[in-house]
Amino acid sequence: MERTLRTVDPDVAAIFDRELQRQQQTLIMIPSENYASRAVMAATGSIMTNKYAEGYPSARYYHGCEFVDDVEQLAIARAKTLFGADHANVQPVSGTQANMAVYYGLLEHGDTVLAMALDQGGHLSHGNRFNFSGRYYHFVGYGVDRATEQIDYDQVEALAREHEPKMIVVGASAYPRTLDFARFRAIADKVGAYLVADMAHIAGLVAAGVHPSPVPYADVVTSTTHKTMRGPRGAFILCRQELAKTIDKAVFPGVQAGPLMHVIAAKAVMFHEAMQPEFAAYQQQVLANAQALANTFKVRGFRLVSDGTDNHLMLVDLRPQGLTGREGANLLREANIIANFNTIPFDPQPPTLGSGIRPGSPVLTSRGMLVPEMVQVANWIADVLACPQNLDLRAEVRAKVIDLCAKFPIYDYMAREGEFV
Ligand code: DSN
Repeated sequence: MERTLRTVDPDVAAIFDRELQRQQQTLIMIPSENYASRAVMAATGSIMTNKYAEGYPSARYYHGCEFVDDVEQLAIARAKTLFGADHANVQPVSGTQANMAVYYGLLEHGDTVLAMALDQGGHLSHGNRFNFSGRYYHFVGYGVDRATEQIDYDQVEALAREHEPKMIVVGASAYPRTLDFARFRAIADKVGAYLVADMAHIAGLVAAGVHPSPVPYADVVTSTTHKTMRGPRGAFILCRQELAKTIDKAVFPGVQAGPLMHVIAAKAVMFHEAMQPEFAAYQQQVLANAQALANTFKVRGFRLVSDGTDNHLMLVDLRPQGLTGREGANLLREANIIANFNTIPFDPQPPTLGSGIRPGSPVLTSRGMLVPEMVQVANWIADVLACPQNLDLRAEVRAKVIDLCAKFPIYDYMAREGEFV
């Protein structure tokens, strides 16, 4: 009998079947997820998983690395070309690990860093007190203006002058507006700080030229690979040539040992895909679809943080509806719409509840959905959230969602042929 996953381990295969069905039959609105291509998944599940390769191409601590060297060099070259960067490190296994390496390389224990506070839209690894970053470095948080709900650049500058940070981090997990990297550079220069851009959420938009690039402004840029980049789960770092050795040493041996060569191979595939014209067209559609979602929410009377979006996500404040974010996301889940609850700036609720949801367009756009589908989906969301008591309505929407999903199949040929397992 052929030794496939299904024959070797039917229990795991059956779980995969259920996950494929979940991904097929739900509308995934989480802005940090996506569908990786079959080529990316093939690389992730490849023979490259078998090789230990501590070190860097041509400077490894193991023999037998000639072909993993080739694939890592290809990934590095493509990353540099795609983003116009001097240097790329493609080994970080996650965005947080990439940030950890940058802090480890450029800071001393206790140094001051200015970054967007988590409760204003930042990320856990930007100094949250429960994260290593908040424990080992002295992070000062900046945020958004109460009225505009957009980054208060004057506050950033005032905080920089007051605290004289060694590093300023620009980047967010829940910020729907364009980031002004030039302004951050100017502020960093005034206080002699490194500027680090974490573009994890927007990297695909940056690669396609539909969001300004941080590369000309930042000393170091970190990113994940699985959000708008649509690659495998992982991360990479870009930096100026003069910091290349410091960053490489900080990744290995600083904070990581053996790199995941199969994931690095998949990152090479992802960078290649991101250089194709279809990728730019996809990112343009991500933006158009986000606009359509946001506009429909507004027509239906929802309040959006900062009154809209410039990128792939938006924050919908559910306080006027009398719901917490968690309650809203729970109602939507019953209708097969998967959204994540999120705090909004100055949120009275703790992060475990949040006052908002954070819908995004990347996943639905990867399915081929366009503006008319976004208008439909936003209207379904509005209907469900307007009637929390109406179980029947949620069942009706759920049936319509499953219908819509059937018209935009994911990995359909694989599902037919059982290729996943
Ligand atoms: N969990 C990611 C997000 O959803 O934005 C950030 O790490």
